[in-house]
Amino acid sequence: MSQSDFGLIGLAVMGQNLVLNVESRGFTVSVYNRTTATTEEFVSRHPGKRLIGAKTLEEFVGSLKRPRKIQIMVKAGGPVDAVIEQLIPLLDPDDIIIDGGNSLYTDTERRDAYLASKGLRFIGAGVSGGEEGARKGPSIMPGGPASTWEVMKPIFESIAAKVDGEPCVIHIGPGGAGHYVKMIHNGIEYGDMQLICEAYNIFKHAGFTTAEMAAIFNEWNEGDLQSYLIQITGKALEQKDPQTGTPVVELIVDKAGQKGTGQWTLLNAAENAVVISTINAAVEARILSSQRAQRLVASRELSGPVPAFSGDRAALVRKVHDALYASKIISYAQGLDLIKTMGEKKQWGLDLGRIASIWRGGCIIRARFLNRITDAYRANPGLVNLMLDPFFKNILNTTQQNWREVVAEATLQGIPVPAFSASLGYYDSYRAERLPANLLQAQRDFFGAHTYERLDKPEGEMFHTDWPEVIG
Ligand code: NBP
Repeated sequence: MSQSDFGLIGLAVMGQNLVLNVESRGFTVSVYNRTTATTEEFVSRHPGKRLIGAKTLEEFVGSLKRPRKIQIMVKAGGPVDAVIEQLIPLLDPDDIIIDGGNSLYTDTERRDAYLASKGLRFIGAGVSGGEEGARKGPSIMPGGPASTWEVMKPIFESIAAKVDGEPCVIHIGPGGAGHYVKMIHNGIEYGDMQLICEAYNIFKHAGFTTAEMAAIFNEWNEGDLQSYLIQITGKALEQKDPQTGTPVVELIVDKAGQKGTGQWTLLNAAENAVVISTINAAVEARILSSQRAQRLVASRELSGPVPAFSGDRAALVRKVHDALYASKIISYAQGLDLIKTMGEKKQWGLDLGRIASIWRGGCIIRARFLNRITDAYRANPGLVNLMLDPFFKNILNTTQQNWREVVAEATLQGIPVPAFSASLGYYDSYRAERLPANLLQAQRDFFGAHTYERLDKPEGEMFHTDWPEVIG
């Protein structure tokens, strides 16, 4: 008998928590997992809940009310295609498949067209917030036809996180727009995490204890930098290993993992000629960290200053705070620039202010300052770059002296600050009336006759110089 409002395939950590979330809002949910034992174990662990565990896909599909609403939460890539292929012969026209995994947006575009050709409806939805978000309320970024979104809206709005009574979900745009925005969200997350790690590294080299650093992050979480990532940083630094009493963070090997969304963001930025140097630095910092064996050799072979700090500790905390705040603004300015550029290219009709507003809750980058981003785009929907909004312009003005001092001091002391300095380099390049690209154009014209424009002639008029011949 068809009785479920919603079906979910893929009962790993995200799937299980999303099912419990949907069920808790009063919906009956059918579940299916490739490995049947997982389904049985999950359903038996939650007696009394409105759950229907299916052993086969036929049974699963048959248990759903029409039009069927089926969310796939399996590993991104081939498994999503495999599940879709198995579902197609079992579904009826207008049934809806939702891919809630971290799929590459181009895969989503391909699946959208393919399923439309089969008479089925498809939503590619980015879901952020990890395990806890999935259970208590994630930020959801759905892409697909507006009419399909309208069908899914009641369920999505009921399970999403709420901030000021507003659900952290909007219809992002058609096709792959939702998964695209989720990808950039993850890139921004990489940037935020790296910037926090650079602040921690400076404090560590300045001789702060782990407990002192925890206190700094806890305090920062009460101010402008309030965010989930700052909050968990404070908590992580407080955690002691029960066996040794050592802070757990200091026992963790300094090799960062990554699943790919940061690298996808970089590739997309390069394709669209958008500068995302802070996110770029964050991805590369993870790569360099993972080359630990090489670093251990190089730490003995390559020389540099030995960091030593003897200044005012409270002043250092204020300076690093400002460097982090300013760099974070740059990171968001770059990420939003990429979303804007791509949205215009694909004619997705993206609303940057509303996108920032659904990141205020549920997701990993949730932060107080996202309210300010929403305000900035509400005040000026055509804002060219976030840095030019009056509020952010003022923050960059007031923080930049400290920001410069942190980058300079860290550089002099040999402490790597790739994301702080990439952010500052972007700021200074973006605001430069004249860059040295005049010389670069001369070089290009010298070796390749690529021609150049002149300041004293109309734009678009091209010139070439007969440069002297160089021998050897
Ligand atoms: P995983 O990404 O670890 O995937 C495991 C699930 O995929 C299991 O249910 C597994 O079934 C199923 N599966 C695989 Br693998 N291959 C399959 C196939 N060929 N056919 C059918 N099912 C298959 O799970 P997750 O960590 O819950 O993440 C789910 C999605 O959500 C991913 O796209 C992930 O990137 C995304 N996401 C995860 C997080 C997070 O914090 N974990 C956050 C946000 C988004 P089995 O039990 O039979 O092996």
